[in-house]
Amino acid sequence: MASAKPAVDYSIYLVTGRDLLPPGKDYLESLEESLQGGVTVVQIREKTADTGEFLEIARASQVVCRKYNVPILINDRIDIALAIGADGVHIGQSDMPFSVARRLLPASAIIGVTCNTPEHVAQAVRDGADYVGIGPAWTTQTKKNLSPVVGVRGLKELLAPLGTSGVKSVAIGGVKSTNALHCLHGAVSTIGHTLDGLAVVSDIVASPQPRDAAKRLAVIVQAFKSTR
Ligand code: TZP
Ligand code: MG
Repeated sequence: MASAKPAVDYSIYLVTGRDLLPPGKDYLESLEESLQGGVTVVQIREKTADTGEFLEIARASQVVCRKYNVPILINDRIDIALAIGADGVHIGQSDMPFSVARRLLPASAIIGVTCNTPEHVAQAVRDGADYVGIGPAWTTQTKKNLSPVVGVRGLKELLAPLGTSGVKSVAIGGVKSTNALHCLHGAVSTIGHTLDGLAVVSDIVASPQPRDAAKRLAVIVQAFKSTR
């Protein structure tokens, strides 16, 4: 792992989903194109790969991400993150407990947590998470066993426990360029706290032109941020 915590731009947070690639589209080619379009952070999410395959995919993805100076996070698997020297991990509510992940990983590692309730967010803040992935904003076919959809109003409620903690946030679940602005404008907490970015799988990965798909999202997030 790198020695200092990398400054992460959460604006366009790509979560990988190889099974959603259009027929004939190469995974690494799609990843690279999405980085060219403006993806700012990548989470490698592999739900069906065995350990060896996950490791290979993570390594190959890291080579591409490094080319664009974009941090790479590993979903669920602390061992894979350690093995490749990833920038960090993303853990869900039923994965490795935060305190254990923190102890296993170097101090420089980013740790993000999936949060579906304000209680989850409050706990992530107490734990010292770097960021929270909040949602699901909308329904999606991409994730099995999806938690109840919170909607944009729910995102706003999930932002509240962040207070002035400085913990960053991204919305996830059905986020697309068509609803991104609504998502960003709708999810503003009562103290004026906004999302730091949008996490997407299918809007980028399922696109035959991931560069354009990422660019569309990047333009929206940048425009929103420039008004705050
Ligand atoms: N966690 C909550 S929803 C989701 C994950 C990993 C999948 C989001 O995928 P999509 O295709 O952007 O709706
Ligand atoms: Mg998980």
